[in-house]
Amino acid sequence: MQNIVKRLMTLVSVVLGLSFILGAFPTTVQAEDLIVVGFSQVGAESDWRTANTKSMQDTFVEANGYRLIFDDAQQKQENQITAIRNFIQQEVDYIVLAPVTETGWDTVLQEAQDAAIPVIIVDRMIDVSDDALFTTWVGSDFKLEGDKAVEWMVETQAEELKIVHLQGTIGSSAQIGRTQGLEEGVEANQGWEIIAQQTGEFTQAKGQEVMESILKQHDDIDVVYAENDNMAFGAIDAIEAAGKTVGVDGDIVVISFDATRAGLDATLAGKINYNVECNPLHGARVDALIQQLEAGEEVDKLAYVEEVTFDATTITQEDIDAREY
Ligand code: GYE
Repeated sequence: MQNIVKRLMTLVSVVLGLSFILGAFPTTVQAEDLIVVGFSQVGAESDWRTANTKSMQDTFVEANGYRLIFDDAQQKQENQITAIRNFIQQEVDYIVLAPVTETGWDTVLQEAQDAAIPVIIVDRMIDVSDDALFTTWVGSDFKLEGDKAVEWMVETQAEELKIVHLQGTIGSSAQIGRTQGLEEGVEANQGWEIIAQQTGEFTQAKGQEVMESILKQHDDIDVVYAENDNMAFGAIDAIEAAGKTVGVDGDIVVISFDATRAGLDATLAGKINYNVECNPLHGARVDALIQQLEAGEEVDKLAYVEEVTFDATTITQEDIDAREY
């Protein structure tokens, strides 16, 4: 009896073993051909970020020859550092990093370099002691975005302006560039004054909360300069709840960045006066860079994305419909 049981068990394990080998073999061969990308994403703080995540997830799929390991850091640098260490341990082929802030990357990127894993930075920039710690960067010129908004204010607004400045995540390139643009504008224009300057961390909830408290202290606001669409939405809600109006013909002019679909809808509706595009579709761009690197080609160290602007007085529904995100 015992013998039969033993034999049966051996048979079962042989069958199981065989089916495992047969089943695993083809996928193993395939998996080896895939380029493994570890992507450390900032978080899910805004519509821009959602569009960016989608662009990356749509691109790095098996059908395009990739396996994506995606990590959402919930706006915390320490989570990004942990994610990168995990990617190194898993021996990914490429590390793609959308950094929450510019500084603090030297140590972990040195670890990636020691493991000979190329690092591609997307969206925001990093500030490292040695630029050899990353292979290439693709993203926006955030200072230029700020300059565009300032130029529009000079051309369309009064010479005396009381400005509320809602900043993004402090220390992120998007905040640094857009803030620098505005601050230079204020220096150059005698009649402009920033009467409140606070971070809304790029989220709608924080944007609203911050705006509510600013409205309690100031009743002479001319312009809200919100460093992204979601904070602009929050600010608009707060302003309207306080019984004031926004946008074209409103009490308070709203300037925003990103020009996401919802942002452009609000621009067409005349609630956001001016929206500066920040393009999140980095998936195809990073894919192209990886293909160049795979082919042994040189890639540019920095690649800036071209971006446009939208004015509430000229934007059309066709402009919105023609957009990819
Ligand atoms: O403007 C904002 C997002 O880094 C460009 O991050 C990105 C910014 C974008 O949360 O909406």
